[in-house]
Amino acid sequence: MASILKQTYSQRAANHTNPAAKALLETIARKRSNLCVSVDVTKKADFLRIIDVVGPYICLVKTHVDVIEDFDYSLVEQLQELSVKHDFQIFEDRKFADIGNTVALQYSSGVYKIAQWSHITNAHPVPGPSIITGLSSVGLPLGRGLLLLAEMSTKGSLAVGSYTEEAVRMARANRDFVIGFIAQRRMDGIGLRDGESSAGEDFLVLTPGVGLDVKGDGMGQQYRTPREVVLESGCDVIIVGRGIYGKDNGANPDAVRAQAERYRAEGWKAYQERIGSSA
Ligand code: 5BU
Repeated sequence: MASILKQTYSQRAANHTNPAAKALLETIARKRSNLCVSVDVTKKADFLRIIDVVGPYICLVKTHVDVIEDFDYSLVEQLQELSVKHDFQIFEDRKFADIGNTVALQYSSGVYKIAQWSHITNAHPVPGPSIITGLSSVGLPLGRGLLLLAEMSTKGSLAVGSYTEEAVRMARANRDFVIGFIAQRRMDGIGLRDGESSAGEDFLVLTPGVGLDVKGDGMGQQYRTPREVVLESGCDVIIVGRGIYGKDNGANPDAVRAQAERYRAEGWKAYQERIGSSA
């Protein structure tokens, strides 16, 4: 069996049993896109317009649903309609970080009912394994998947060293629900104890902090190119926000479309180079 880095997304899809991981890998392969767009705008109309424009070029939409000022539940229904129309998965970047009981409530209930519509969500490992127990009690029966924040893209991040290693260990102990990481590189071999092996393990790595034109945002964000992320660091999905919808909340659909096409092409080229095939 070729190393994960050399396998195609569809070969890898066959090895996953978690429905969210499998669906994401299949979508990537079908659409020839490892691009996730992060739509961090505060108005429903902007949010939906951007997603309708970038829809054909992406595998995944990442949301911060709590920043939308005019939110009502019809937004979720419209997002779901767009996900069917354009064939993409949904990832609410909630970054849960509390005790198991609280995160289970935050995931299932409240205004947003995230587990009802988000195929993938994420959590900080800081509370320890009980955060996975809490979230999986809600998400696993619904076929959802969880990403652990093993690293962050920001300058001075504390998610390094033994913290990252413990995050990977927590994931290994919960492979039915934890489908991968938010990280800046592949986590294979990280945090292995004596006698352990990561052979056969295939965690997805989704990576924010991706930009082609600037290196940062003046607020701690650090950008790398799709090539650095996918080819040099072995990550699976590039997450791009402002690089695609710009400074004007995506007011110009042609400009947004052009950027989405550009990032899709760059991400896919880096993947093809990594696997050594143009298939
Ligand atoms: P940007 O506009 O491409 O900088 O947006 C990046 C998005 O990814 C934004 O929604 C962040 O909340 C998110 N993000 C990040 O930038 N870095 C991280 O380490 C994590 C999330 Br985790």
